[in-house]
Amino acid sequence: QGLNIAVIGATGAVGKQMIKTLESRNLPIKKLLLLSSARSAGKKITFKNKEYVVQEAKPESFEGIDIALFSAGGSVSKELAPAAVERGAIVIDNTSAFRMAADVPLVVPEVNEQDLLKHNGIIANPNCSTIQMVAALEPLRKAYGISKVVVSTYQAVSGAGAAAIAELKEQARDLLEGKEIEPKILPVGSGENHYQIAFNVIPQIDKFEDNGFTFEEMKMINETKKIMHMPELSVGATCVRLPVETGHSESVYVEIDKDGVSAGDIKELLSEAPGVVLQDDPDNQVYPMPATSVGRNEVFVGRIRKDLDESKGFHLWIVSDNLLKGAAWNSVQIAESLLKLKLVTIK
Ligand code: 11C
Repeated sequence: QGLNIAVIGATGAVGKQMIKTLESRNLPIKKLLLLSSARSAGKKITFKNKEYVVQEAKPESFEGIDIALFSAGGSVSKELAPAAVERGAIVIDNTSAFRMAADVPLVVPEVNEQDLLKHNGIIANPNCSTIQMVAALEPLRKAYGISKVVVSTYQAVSGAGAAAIAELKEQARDLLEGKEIEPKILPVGSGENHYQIAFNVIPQIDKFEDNGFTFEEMKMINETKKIMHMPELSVGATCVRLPVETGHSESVYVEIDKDGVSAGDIKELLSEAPGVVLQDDPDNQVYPMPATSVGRNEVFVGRIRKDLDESKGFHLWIVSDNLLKGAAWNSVQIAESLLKLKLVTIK
């Protein structure tokens, strides 16, 4: 007895974390199917001491699958997610392909788990930088209401995939050895220009839109409003890539609706919030950092300060493992929520 689960994109940076996350949780799994592009098919992956051969993802692959975890890029999701749904699977899609579709719930379980009740086969997992921010902001919205969010991100290269991780390491090594480098991946693989990421900072994640914001920034803006059910929320974002392997950081300014709230009140609220760990002790230099957050499922919050001019304004520093809460763990958590809400049945 158990669920038949497929992982699509099993050999990618997120896919590997999905498999590890499934291994560490108690979802009852009857059959695990590891799928990829034709290029990666044939690779071997061990899951719970058993070796699995990765197979090429095709529409027929989804016969008998209960839950399909997609993380192989938007074009693969667009092509194969409907085929999976037609065959009775519930798709949890980690790409941006369906996130803004009106009939697709965009879910962070700590924030809007109940949106799963309205799914039509496809459930979208939000962008990593959005997930960690809304997980930390939701307790403030619930307690006080929020009206404005301004975020600057400090994002790790693993958000851009395994090739970007390799590029950072290779560049760092080459530069330290005094060698020439030839950037090929970042900021955008398919873009015209590529820039040094080792010992540098790139203020571009994904392509530019006509309004001057990047697609990553627009994801943070639009997804936040959708997940929090607040189309009227004012959100501004600047997304920046750093030479960090894993763990996105964010400096967030938020305005709440209530007067008379102190930084201490916010700290108390966040210390009890689901999925959030408060790391805020400036006297002892305690605050979240990517290096101490990597490998963890939670969202870490610290550096909480009240703005010096705006009585309803607060500053927060939010860090999380972009491959876990930002991707693999949030997806598996959605699968666990489906089970909890009896939206999937164990046969
Ligand atoms: C990055 N946030 O760090 C992106 C990666 O829409 O799921 C996640 C892309 C997405 O580059």
